[in-house]
Amino acid sequence: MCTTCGCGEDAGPRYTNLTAHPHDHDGDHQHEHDHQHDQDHDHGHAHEDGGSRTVVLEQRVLGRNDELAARNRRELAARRVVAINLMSSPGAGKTTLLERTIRELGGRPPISVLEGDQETAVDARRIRATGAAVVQVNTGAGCHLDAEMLRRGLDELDPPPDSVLVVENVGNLVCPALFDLGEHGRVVVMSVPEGDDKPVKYPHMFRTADLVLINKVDLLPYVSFDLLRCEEQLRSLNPTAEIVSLSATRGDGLADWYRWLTARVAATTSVAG
Ligand SMILES: Nc1nc2c(ncn2[C@@H]2O[C@H](COP(=O)(O)OP(=O)(O)OP(=O)(O)O)[C@@H](O)[C@H]2O)c(=O)[nH]1
Ligand SMILES: [Mg+2]
Repeated sequence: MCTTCGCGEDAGPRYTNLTAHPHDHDGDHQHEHDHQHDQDHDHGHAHEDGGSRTVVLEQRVLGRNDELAARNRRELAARRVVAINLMSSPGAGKTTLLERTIRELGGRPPISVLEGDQETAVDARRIRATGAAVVQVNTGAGCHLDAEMLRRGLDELDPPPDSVLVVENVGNLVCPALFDLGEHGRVVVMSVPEGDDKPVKYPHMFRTADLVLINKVDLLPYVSFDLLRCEEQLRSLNPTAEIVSLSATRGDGLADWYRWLTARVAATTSVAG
């Protein structure tokens, strides 16, 4: 957990809803309003006392997060919404993949997006340009999204039944791995220019993944990246995760990603009844 990075020590997350609500009758009225979030973010950083208090606070934070995640899971099931947690290091291609996915799937299923970044609504604007509903959450100093943020995003987005909510987590291969959001699928994107050693260096993230996407394979001729070794290391860390190599810009592997997403939606909704 992020006991050394200062995560969460600012005033708390801010939400910007870029979605056109059904009650906005003038057609193109989009509202872009910020909400200061007043959650009690009990996020401990007590380094000075030898670490024991830090551990207790971390356990309390994660325990509370797990309770909220379980509540989110029930709420998502009641709404018949499938949530996918999309995680990667900064710049691996999450938003590029989402833009293309939303456009190519053309509303089948409908996709709404909760965008997480420390600052700006840059990614939310990119998603809005695709026509999808989107809420941006800015975490300030925070380096991950948590279950409370998903709950709040769900309220803001109010996605329709039988739709998908994709959560683009804050770019970070460390802390997002520890926070269950109540999602039905954890997708980790890594990309070729980052190097093939990322799974062994950041094993927690890759161990919790249901699907690993190796993006930017169009760059393989230009960088040193051993795809086979990377896949082997991924399999030894996490034998059950599926692995798909793709290029979000050139289009390689996208059909396999769409197949995984569609299957995950079908499996989740059939369990929910
Ligand atoms: N060559 C190549 N570039 C890509 C590919 N996918 C994304 N990019 C580029 O990588 C850069 C980062 O892409 P984003 O989609 O913004 O990455 P991100 O993971 O959303 O980044 P953060 O939200 O900042 O963490 C952009 O310049 C994209 O055009 C790909 O498949 N191939
Ligand atoms: Mg992004």
